[in-house]
Amino acid sequence: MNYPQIPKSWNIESKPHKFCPGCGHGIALKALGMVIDELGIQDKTVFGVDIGCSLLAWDFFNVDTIQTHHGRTTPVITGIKRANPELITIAYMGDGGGYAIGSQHLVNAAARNEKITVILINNTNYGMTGGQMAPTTLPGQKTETTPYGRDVDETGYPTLGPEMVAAIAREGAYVARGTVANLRQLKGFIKKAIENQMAGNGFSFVEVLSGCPTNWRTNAKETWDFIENTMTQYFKVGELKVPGKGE
Ligand SMILES: Cc1ncc(C[n+]2csc(CCOP(=O)(O)OP(=O)(O)O)c2C)c(N)n1
Ligand code: SF4
Repeated sequence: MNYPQIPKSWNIESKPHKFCPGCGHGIALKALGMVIDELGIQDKTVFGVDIGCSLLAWDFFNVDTIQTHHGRTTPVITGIKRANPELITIAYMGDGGGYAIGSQHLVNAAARNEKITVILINNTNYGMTGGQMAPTTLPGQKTETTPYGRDVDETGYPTLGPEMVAAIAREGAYVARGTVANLRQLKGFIKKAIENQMAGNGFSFVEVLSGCPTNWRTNAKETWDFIENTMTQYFKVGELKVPGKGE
């Protein structure tokens, strides 16, 4: 059968995928698949998935894929890149993995300007473990562990990941925040991030605003409304650091 809309780099045998209906992970991975096809890098890409719902992508692509411990995808992918700089190495994780348990790795990889690409799914909660508060949970947002809404006096403000990375990353780094609500733009950001790695410029990082309807307990309309109108008030979509521009 011919699947014209499906990226060539996707593993057809693992479809339909394992994410919940309406989850944003599949859209982000579609953007990544399209970029792998366009750049013709399928045979030299290594894809690393974290613990969290990102692990459900362990067989998503026909590319070499490695599953790491929670929060450790960045250092594992860094090691692979250092061992073989010819490879295109992509670390894929959630906001819990990247901004909580793995934040030290993210910060230090950015500071060292590791020539890897990190794609981080921001769905404002710990999806796989049942919807606990994440570093990205919005002020007042209800989760399993903040039943009365996130209290910033007690837990601080949500992590602004791309802003943090852009502030510490060296020249040559590429940093952006996209959204599953704009596939074309997201694909463009991911392409620039991977091209930045291929050019040997340095670290590249794309945060993706995404939906978790299962734990948000939202229908399709409410899910998209939360991503497009609520999350974007706090998390501004766009490029934050582009090599050669304003450095
Ligand atoms: C070292 C370690 N600590 C905690 C856990 C439990 N755990 C599994 S997934 C997860 C959170 C995942 O949330 P996130 O990274 O935001 O990804 P999502 O599932 O939302 O995509 C946690 C805390 C674990 N597996 N290993
Ligand atoms: S729990 Fe949330 S993030 Fe995980 S697959 Fe389901 S909708 Fe997606």
